[in-house]
Amino acid sequence: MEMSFRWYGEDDPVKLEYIAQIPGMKGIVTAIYDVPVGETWPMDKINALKARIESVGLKISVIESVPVHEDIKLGLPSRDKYMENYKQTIRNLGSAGIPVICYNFMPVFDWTRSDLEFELPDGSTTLIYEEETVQRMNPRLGDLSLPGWDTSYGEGGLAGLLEQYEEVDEEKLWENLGYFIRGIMPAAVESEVKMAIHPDDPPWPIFGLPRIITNKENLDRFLDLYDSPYHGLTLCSGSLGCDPKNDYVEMVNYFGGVKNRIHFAHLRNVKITGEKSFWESGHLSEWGSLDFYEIVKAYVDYGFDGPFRPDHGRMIWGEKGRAGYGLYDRALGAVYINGLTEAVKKSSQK
Ligand code: DNO
Repeated sequence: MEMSFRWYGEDDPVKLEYIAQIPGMKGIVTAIYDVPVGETWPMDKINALKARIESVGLKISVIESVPVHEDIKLGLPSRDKYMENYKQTIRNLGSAGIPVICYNFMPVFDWTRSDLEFELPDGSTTLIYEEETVQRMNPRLGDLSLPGWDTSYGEGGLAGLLEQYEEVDEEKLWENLGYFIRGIMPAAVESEVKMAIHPDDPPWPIFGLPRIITNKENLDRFLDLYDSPYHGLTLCSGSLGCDPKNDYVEMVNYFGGVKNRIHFAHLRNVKITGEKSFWESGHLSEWGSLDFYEIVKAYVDYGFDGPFRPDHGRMIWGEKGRAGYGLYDRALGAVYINGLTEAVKKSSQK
């Protein structure tokens, strides 16, 4: 398992130099943030980013994300042009030696929470999702905006975009996803870049928009869209794990051990607090609904050698920063996973 850490570039309050000091750190997960969605990422920006990361002794483990233009998800005629650009971005990243690209296919909104600063009893704050609150939110009124969302909604603005999605149900979204995958995968294969789709977060429809990358059956259906080892998954424990019907450990065994299609892992814990409701609890098993020992064991046992990152942390010790992406709690997650990994490896050698 290759330990990596998400870094949002020079504007990130977490310094790259500090990330390099975390025990066991090998790589960085990042992106180019100033190229508009749908345009090709230029070589000079890719090379500059790579050189900056190598200057602290790390490498780029994964690009997360190359965002998919809404016209592709909507299946509009203009999608072909955006897909050509996407393919060229894959080729450019491949020629710079980037091994993995993470992306998602969630209509309009990326990961969604009802509160980004929910205070836990110990005074730390965390991200939570409560279905009741989300039901009352109306994104059309500008009720919420989350870091990481692409808010360049195009000509008709958000309301116009949501209206366009009225024509897109789950099956239509599958069709559009299939068209995208069949279009881009040859470029990924030829560039030797592994494509790793991120599950929908949370894994159920929100604001009346369809979500399809949500459970084992659908992940399997997704893999069937294209027959290549480069076509794979970002297996995110927090996204899949907030639906109690999803057995994350079983998914690691199946999508990793049996199918060998896990190209990237996101590891965080969630505490399920009710129907479609959860807190991001910090990584420790006893704090959440997921058993981190069993998760790490499943990865180690099947010999996962790809990148993973300790995902989202709480805000602790007075830190201020990007919701979910402070330094301290994610670094605690990193050392916890280091400890579990060493223990699992050594006990299985006996
Ligand atoms: C949230 C992240 C997501 C993820 C994208 C991948 O913290 O896990 O924003 O990066 O969905 O495309």
